[in-house]
Amino acid sequence: MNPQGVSLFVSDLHLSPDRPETLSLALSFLAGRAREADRLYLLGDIFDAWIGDDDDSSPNAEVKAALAAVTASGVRCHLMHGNRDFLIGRAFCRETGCRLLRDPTLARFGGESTLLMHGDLLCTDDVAYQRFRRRIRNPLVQRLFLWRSLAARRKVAADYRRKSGAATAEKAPQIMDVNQETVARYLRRYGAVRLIHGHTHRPGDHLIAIDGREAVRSVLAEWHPNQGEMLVHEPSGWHREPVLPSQSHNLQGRHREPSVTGSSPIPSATRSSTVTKL
Ligand SMILES: [Mn+2]
Repeated sequence: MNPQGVSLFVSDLHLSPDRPETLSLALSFLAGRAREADRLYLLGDIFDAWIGDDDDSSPNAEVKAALAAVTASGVRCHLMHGNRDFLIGRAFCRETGCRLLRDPTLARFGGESTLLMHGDLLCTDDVAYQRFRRRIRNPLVQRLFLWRSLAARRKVAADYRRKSGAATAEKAPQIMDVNQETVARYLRRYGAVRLIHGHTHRPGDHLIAIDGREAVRSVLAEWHPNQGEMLVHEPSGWHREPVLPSQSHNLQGRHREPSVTGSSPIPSATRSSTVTKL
């Protein structure tokens, strides 16, 4: 893959019926700023839960329609599974025009080999989670789950959310972050000088020295009710851009293009400040 033009990267919107403000921010983004791009990369956990492509309850149907409109406008949409919406399947892609990306996927932006990931594969200090991940990503386990009724799947998902919330609250914060050795291993294996991922909800741009050359790890931000964020690649380079609700949105009751105020540039792999040596 060697994309040209403007590419936008977002992850961790965690859209759900409980987050109407974040949903309206996302719909405004998809109706506005996203349409100015050539490519949109959705790097996982766009939905807080996904129990099958046949579940058209809110906000699934609205978001699918919005994504279909984005692809119909000529933007290429690429979607990667997160740890919460990994059951997004072929029907979703058919309905929205999104293409599913494997985790990890290697692409080139501005001539740089860039590795795209959701991020959970990098959190190898969380041994219990990695074991759980291997189990639930088993295709047979997934097929057995999808064969059950929607009502039964909803119940399983609700039980899982309760248990996962309790388990996460008990884990030490460093266990929930990426393991630096694992990051280096992926960058080496793919020969990448840039890694873009979400999942950890710790947005930032980290310079890493690997075998004498520098790489950048850009972590995407989690979206909140009043602010989202995207990473942007243009021919001139990389920057971050906030996604903000438009002020007149609530008064007019329709989706408008979100206003954009300010953006922050990202270090290039050749400019160094604080560098982690690996
Ligand atoms: Mn995640």
